[in-house]
Amino acid sequence: MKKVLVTGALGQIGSELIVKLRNEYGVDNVIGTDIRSIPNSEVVTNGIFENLDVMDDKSLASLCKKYEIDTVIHLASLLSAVGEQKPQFAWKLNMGSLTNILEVCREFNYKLFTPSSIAAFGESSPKDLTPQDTIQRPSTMYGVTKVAGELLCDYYFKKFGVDTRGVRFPGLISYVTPPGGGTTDYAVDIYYEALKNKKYNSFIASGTKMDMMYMPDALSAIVDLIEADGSKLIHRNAFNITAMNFDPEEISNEIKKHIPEFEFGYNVDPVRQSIAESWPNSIDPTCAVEEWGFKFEYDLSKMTVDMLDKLAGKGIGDKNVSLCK
Ligand code: VAH
Repeated sequence: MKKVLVTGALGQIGSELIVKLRNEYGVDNVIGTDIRSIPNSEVVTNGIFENLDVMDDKSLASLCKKYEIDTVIHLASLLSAVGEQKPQFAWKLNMGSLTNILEVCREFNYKLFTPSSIAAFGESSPKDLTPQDTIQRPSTMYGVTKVAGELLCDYYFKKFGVDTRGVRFPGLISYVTPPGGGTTDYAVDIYYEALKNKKYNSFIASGTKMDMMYMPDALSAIVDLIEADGSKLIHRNAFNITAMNFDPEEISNEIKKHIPEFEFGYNVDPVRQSIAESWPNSIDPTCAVEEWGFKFEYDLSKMTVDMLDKLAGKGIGDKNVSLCK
């Protein structure tokens, strides 16, 4: 039976992954950790939760031993936009925490999943259907930490036999926990604003295509890769995965099918726009499909229906809003 410790458990991915893992592996086999604590969060109240600063290697090792885990899912990280505001801290946190995690996995023979991102590519990477193996010279500190993290995880696999695995996540969209500090966050904000105010000005410019994925598909990908037969993996860190690809116009037009009065415009943020322009227009997930059966369920249309329904169900926006089906 798997026993998993998750870092960043109160973040955008972690807060939903914990619920899924508790269902998959049993409540007593999932240890959620975060530097923060949100007392009324179900992550904290519905299972095992511990405060943990991933920069404190001794506390990390002691928690791992206390719960006798065998797998770590390391999610704690600064994202792209915040990383550009605090680049030195982003390097220190993203790489310092990963080094601590890799060392504890090496010492106690734990399996490790930690995500990379499409941000691991840069201007000189092929922009369309970016291949699994290609040049990676990102121009953001977040991207630099993601490439360095991929290389470090592959090194620990080859040098010490640590079972490391990861995916390059596209932008992730969810209705549970608002995202924090990313460039793709516009694709989440737009749903909230469409319901609350029936209008939204995108901070990403017209025509800027990026790969995206609905959170349920991202969570399934994490579990599927962790459970995959390691002997069949040619790649390890990290697999290209994606579910859809759109620009701001396309997502706004999808929302208008349900909220016809939705007004969409632009108020471009030059910093996040320049980050977005340095990333691929689309990436090629073939290796993930062939090596561990990556699949997804939600496209833009199906995600939009679910996002609007779930957000309206949480009381976001006018109670009487009638969503056109
Ligand atoms: C970000 N949501 O915007 C993250 C992600 C591909 C984007 O890495 O920084």
